[in-house]
Amino acid sequence: MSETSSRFILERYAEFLPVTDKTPMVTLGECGTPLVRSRVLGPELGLEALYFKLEYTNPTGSFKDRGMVMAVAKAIEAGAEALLCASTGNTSASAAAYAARHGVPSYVIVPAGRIAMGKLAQAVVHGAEIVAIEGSFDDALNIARQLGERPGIALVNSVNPYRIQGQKTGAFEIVDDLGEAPDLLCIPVGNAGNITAYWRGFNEYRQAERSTRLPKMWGFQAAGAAPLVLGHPVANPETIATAIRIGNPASWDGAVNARDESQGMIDSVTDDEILEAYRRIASDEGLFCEPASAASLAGLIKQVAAGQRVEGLTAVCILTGNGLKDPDTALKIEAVQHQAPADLAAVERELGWN
Ligand code: AN7
Repeated sequence: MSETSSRFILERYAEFLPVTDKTPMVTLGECGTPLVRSRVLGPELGLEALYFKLEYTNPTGSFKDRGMVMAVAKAIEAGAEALLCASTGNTSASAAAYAARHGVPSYVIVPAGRIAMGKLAQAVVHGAEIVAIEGSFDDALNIARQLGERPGIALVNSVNPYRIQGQKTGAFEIVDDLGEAPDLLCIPVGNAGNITAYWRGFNEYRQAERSTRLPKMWGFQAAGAAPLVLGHPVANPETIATAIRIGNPASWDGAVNARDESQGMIDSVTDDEILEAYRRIASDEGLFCEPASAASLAGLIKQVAAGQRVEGLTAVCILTGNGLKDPDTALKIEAVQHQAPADLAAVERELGWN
């Protein structure tokens, strides 16, 4: 296998994916994301090992590229002329990039004022046609599902089964890197496609005898947008983690199934817990993810504090999106900042180094 093919899931995992000789083999260099061992937080929590899977190193800065490369290839294979999605931001960034790569137009529907600046910038620069609606992501997805009925239009939200197929490869890579499935897989949950996909991936890999066991799936929603925890849809979801500000997840059954079959859990974390985890991942580990991604660690911290026994266990937290997408949240953290004239002595004085 060549170096480049390791960053192209349709080649690397072709035997597990619906790739045919008619599937356009177009890539932006997705997958092969690093699994980085925690320096501070793993030992602090008493885990045998804690790893972060840096899904934010995918080409558009989120895990969505794994599913999108597959969904878009299959859409083009089937003759689609344009791509369409609803999004809290990352799906639209990814869809817009793959549309550009394939040379087809893209249309994205987003909740007005509720998508992080970097993600909007991506949709803009890749030339997507953007409709900001006065409503939630759930409203946007409702509309997109209906528009997706039109001939020639491919809906590339995770209701498209090829998205789940592509995203399951994240689980394959974890097993490839660790040589076995971890004990715990901690993952943020919004529309619930990713937890569904990871569970499928771990199962398929065990079936193929690439691993001998399955992890417990620990999914975490934001407290103001936690329909799976409450057991009913949330009409007005609210959270600082706009990526997972979703009140009625499309893959509801997949998430519940992953939770129950793995004897895992889906719990909620408050915005304060998310922001604290977000800050610690950055300041203690040198990793910059977006707030929604930090829900994975926030949930793990919460569970350990509540008495869950994790001694001797290996856990993986999925860091789903890049911190640079949402600089507004980062800049709310208090930083030590000084102003000084362009003068050595003045800078030394400011720093207290003289
Ligand atoms: C960084 O882009 O739903 O549970 O429209 O961007 O599979 O939905 C994004 C979701 C976690 C939740 N982390 O994953 C969208 C969108 C980040 C995300 C999730 C999202 P799912």
